[in-house]
Amino acid sequence: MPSNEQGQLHLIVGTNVIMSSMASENVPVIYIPEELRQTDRIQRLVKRFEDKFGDKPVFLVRVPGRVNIIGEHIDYVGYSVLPMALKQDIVMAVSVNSTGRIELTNLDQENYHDESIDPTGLEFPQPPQWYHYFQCGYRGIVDRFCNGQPPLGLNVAVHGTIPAGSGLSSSSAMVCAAAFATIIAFHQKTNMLSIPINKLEITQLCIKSERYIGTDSGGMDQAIALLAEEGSAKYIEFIPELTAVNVRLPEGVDFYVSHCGVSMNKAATAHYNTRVAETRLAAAVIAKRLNISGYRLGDQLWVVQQASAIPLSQMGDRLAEIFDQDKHSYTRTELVAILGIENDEMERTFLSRVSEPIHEFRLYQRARHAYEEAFRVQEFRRVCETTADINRLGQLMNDSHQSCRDLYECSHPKLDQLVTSALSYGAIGSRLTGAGWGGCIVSLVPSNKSQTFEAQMNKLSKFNVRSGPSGGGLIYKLF
Ligand code: ADP
Ligand code: NG1
Repeated sequence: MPSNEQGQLHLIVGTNVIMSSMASENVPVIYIPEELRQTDRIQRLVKRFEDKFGDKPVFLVRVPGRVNIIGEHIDYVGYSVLPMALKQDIVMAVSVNSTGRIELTNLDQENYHDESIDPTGLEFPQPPQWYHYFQCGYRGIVDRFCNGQPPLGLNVAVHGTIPAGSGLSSSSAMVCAAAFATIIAFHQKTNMLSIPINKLEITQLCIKSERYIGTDSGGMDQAIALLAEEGSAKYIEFIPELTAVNVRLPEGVDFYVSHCGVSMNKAATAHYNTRVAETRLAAAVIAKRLNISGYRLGDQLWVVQQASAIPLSQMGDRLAEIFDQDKHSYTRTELVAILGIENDEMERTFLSRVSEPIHEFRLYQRARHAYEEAFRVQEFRRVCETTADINRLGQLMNDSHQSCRDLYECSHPKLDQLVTSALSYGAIGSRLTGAGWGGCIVSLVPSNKSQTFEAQMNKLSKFNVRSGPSGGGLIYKLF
């Protein structure tokens, strides 16, 4: 198999498998299977590309959305999560152009207008537009691989089936697909055959580059989108390094993803970054109160738990004494005094990415959710790998939802209602999935109840799908 001394990948066109080498670590590139090429969706996408650009696309990239089974809002505090990739995805038909501009068109013309972008001065104003997510992936690749090269012009036609703003990670699918599109087109243009296309590296790059959009996200979405393997959920760890281990889900159950009817664009609101800031401040207070040496301002909750040597399972209970037990929330003035820092340090380290003032800091509640949720993820994985007791798994999911609702306050009345309905229609466990404040729930349903469950939930939810674990992002060569 062709690879250079560093184990990096070479692009070889003309054989059946175009790219291969250290297969599990590299981005797969294969000739498009005929049955996929013939689907109505791909035909429409290719036609759109041809009508718009007067040329044929050379590559097709596909990146899936994901459903997080358990482990909400803990990737950015350093703890592991347990998602699986969905069938729903973003596909892009791609070729390089000679205009030096990024030309984007979308099959969904109603929501996403065509865009022509000058790649020399990419900007990311608020609120984000759809093409800004493309720019994130593009910029990540160009900054990393194309040092000093003239700007790379691309023609791209996009189509997505992941409901947007719904906690299923359509944004990261866009960013990762854009990164793939850019790297592939760069190959095509330069004819260089030695750009490293290592999955882990691209994943890390996408995690960082999605932050251009303004959200301080943790990395779960890009990791599952690119590292997923068909048939398995993944236990994704971020510390000490990014790893994704297969978790086999129990037999005899189905996972359903159902939309509550309310959508939420993360990057256009302050909710998400407010939570990130609160968890960092919670870590600072814990470090102060426990006198943790080596703590650096801005460290994650994971860091202080590790340094405190308090087991994760006990951390939630210990918090009551660390945060003055009856204290519902803190003001900014109180926090500055507790931490012994200046106001501008507070601003710089914790609040600079939060677009609205925070009046009440509910640090105890946020930290309690994070530590207990992190423990639930470990439990969930352990049960999957040992007893496969589905009632216990359901209980963990239900506890997770309650915690998101009451402690993390990232639910929505429509999500709560849908969870209640799901449980009444036969789900053993049900919870919001993704960032929350709207979007989808995920429910664990015994297979013998699936038919009734599906029929009942169809009446309540416009997007209600049974979801088996799908594979991660890949690249198809079209011709
Ligand atoms: P999610 O939970 O789906 O990741 P976000 O609010 O973070 O939600 O991101 C959703 C945004 O991603 C949309 O507002 C849009 O800008 C972009 N997006 C999602 N799907 C598509 C698509 N099919 N085509 C173009 N842009 C899309
Ligand atoms: P959504 O909004 O569901 O794509 C977001 C974050 C994740 C994670 C979850 C909450 C992005 C790209 N993703 O996911 O990293 O923190 O919220 O668990 O912001």
